[in-house]
Amino acid sequence: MTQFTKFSSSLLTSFFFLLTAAAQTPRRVIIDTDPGVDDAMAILLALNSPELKVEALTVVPGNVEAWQGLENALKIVALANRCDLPVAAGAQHPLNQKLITAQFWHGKNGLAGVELPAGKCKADPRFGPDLIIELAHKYPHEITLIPVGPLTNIALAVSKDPSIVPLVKDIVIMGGSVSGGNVDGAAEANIYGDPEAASIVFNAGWMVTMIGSDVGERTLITRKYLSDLQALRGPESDFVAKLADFYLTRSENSGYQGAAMYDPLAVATVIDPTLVSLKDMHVDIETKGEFTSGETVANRMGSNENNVLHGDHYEIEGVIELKPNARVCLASDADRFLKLFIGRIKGK
Ligand SMILES: [Ca+2]
Repeated sequence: MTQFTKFSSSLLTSFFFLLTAAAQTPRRVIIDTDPGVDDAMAILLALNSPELKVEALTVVPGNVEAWQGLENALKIVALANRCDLPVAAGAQHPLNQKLITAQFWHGKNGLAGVELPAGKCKADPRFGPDLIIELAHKYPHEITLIPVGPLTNIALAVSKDPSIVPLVKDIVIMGGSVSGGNVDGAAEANIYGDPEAASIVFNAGWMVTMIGSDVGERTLITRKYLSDLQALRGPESDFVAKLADFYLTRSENSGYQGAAMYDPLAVATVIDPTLVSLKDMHVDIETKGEFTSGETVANRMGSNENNVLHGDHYEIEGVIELKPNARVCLASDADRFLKLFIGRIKGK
């Protein structure tokens, strides 16, 4: 072996060592959540995935009121034997409107009516948005935020300390849609629940990865996957199976073939980005529309027409380029995602 090949082979070894180390270093994430049936599934997916290191859960009102969400989050981490994980309360209501809760879809306690044992884990005393700020500074360029509820807490954090924006490695939200809503014809529930907060977050200066309801609705847990889950018993697996059964029944009664895995898909995107396809777009949040409040208005062309006044009328003079602020999810590999999800939960 020549000196040169020895040198290049040792370089190659170091390179692969670095690659392996990078692959093994889990990503630090904060899940901002309004638990919620699919939130519970998303949290347990994250806690059972070696690719992620969950640094904190912050709780936001949405599917349920803030107090109920906090209680649910604490019970979920207790079930996973993770009382070491900080769970912090956050905002108590949306920025500029009344809270809209969703017990219709999530059951009276937000967790399909399943009563998990209480009292084992205690809430962190810090305010959720402050904890987000603290962790963004403690681990610069390492934290990925995964908000899976209304964006109130994230909006409060970036408004109080905009310096976290370049310090956050990534923000992957469950919210929005580029092809119709799940609340009404236009809006998805998390954005509809606090459009002003969403507007602050989408305009903060980072690239928001947007995992929307339209893709969640093509990423369905079905009876077949539920029986896979039921085949291997365990406390977390049994809990998720009960949630999925309730959620599936609700969805089937509303005419769907399965239940939309909204929040777990956002977590899975951080575990394995190849599960989704993304397109850079400029997204504005409608905060005032008569029929479209809470819509994520996505510009697929990357530009607006430039209308210039000529006497008594306007004339189009080319286009004005728009800077993308979002990586919009357009599709998912649903089958591969569901295999990942079931594989991580079953028997646990
Ligand atoms: Ca949620």
